[in-house]
Amino acid sequence: MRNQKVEPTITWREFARILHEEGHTEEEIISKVYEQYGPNFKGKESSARTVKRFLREEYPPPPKTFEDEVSERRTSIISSEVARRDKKLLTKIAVTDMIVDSIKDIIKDRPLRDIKPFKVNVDRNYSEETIVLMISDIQAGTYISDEASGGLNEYNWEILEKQFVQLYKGLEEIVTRHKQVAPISSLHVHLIGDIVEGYDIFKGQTRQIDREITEQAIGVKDLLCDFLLKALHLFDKIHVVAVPGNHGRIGSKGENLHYVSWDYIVYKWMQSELKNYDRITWQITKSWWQIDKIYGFNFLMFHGDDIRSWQGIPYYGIDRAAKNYRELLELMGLSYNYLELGHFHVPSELSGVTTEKFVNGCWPGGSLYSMKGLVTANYPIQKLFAVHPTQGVTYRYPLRLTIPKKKGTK
Ligand SMILES: [Mn+2]
Repeated sequence: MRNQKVEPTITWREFARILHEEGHTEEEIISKVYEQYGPNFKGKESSARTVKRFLREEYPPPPKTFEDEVSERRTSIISSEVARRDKKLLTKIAVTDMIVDSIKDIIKDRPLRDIKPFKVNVDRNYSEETIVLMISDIQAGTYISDEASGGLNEYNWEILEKQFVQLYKGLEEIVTRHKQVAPISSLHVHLIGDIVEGYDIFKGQTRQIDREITEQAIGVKDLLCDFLLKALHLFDKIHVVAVPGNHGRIGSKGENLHYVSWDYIVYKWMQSELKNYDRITWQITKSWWQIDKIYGFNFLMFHGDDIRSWQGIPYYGIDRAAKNYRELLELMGLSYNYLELGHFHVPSELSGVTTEKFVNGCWPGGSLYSMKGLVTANYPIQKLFAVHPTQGVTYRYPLRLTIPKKKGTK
C-alpha cells in the first residue's frame, strides 16, 4: 500500500514549537520539519536555515556568563595554539625527512679492506724516551680524621708511607711496560714544593697534623731517599730538580725569602745523604723557579702559590703567569716549552698555542677545608709523562695514590 501523506493541519512553525516542547534537539526539529513540510521550502538547506533562524528567535539562548566567555575564549586559544604547533611540527618533520632522504642517497657501503693485525716490530730501533715524575704537595704530616670528615677522607702518616709504596709500584709498572718497546734510561724527578705540611700556615693547623714540622721533614726526607734508591733499579740515571712551595715556609708570610723553607732543607738534606750515588744528579738552587732541559725541550717549573685562586684551577691566572714568565725569561735569552705547577691540588693539563701546562695533584686528597668549605675533593694523583727527543711530551699517566680503607671501617 502506498504511504499516503496526511495533509498537516498545523503550520510548520506550530509543529516546530511542539517538537521543541517535547525536548527534541535543534537538529532533530530541523530534520522532522523538512520531512513533513518539505514542499514549503526552496530546498533542504534553505529549510534548515529558516527553521534554525525561527528557533533562535522563538527560544533565544540564555545570555552568556563571564565564566562561559572565558571558557570559550580558552578553548579557542588552545585550539589555535595546537594548530600553530602542528604546523611547525609538520615543517620540522618535512625538513628532517628531506635531510634524511638526501643523506640516504650518498650512503654507500665501504669496500672491504685487507686489515692485518698489528705486530710490534721488535727489530726496529725506536728512539729512547725520558720519564718525568712530578712530585709535589705531599704535605707530609697532614692529619685528617675519618670521623671528623664523616668518612669522606682519612689521612695520616701511615697512609703516606703506603702511598710511597704505591707510587713506586705505579712507576715500575708503567716504565717496565714501555721499556718493552723503546729504551728508557733516565728519570727526571721534579720536586715542585709543599713537601711538608707545616704547622702555622693557616689558623688551627696544629690540630690537623700528626707530627711536628721537624719530624715531618726528617720523615719525608727518608721516604723520598728510599724512593729514589728503589728507582735506581729501573733507571741508569736520575736527575732531581727542586723548587720550594709555601707550606714549608719558615716564619710568617713574607718575613723571610722563599728559600727559607723546610722544603729547601729537605732537598739539600736528600742531596747530602745520597751524595755517594753518582747516578743521581741534583739541580737545587735558591730560586723559586727552575728550568730542566730534556733533549731540546725546556720545562719551566714553580710551585704556583703566587697565582691568585679561589677554589679549583685559576685558568686565567695560570695563563697570565705563563705569558709573564715568557717575557721575564726573554731578558735572559731563555724560553720554555712546558710549564709545571703544583699548589692547586687539581691535576690538570692545559694546552696553549705553543705551551702545555701541567698542574700536579696532591697526596692527602680532600682536606677538611676543601670538603667542608668548598665542597670539593680530588683524588690523590701525581703526574708522570714521557719526553721524546723530537716529539716532546708524549704519553702521560696519572699515578693514583688512593689507599683502600681497612676492612671493617666504613
Ligand atoms: Mn702550595
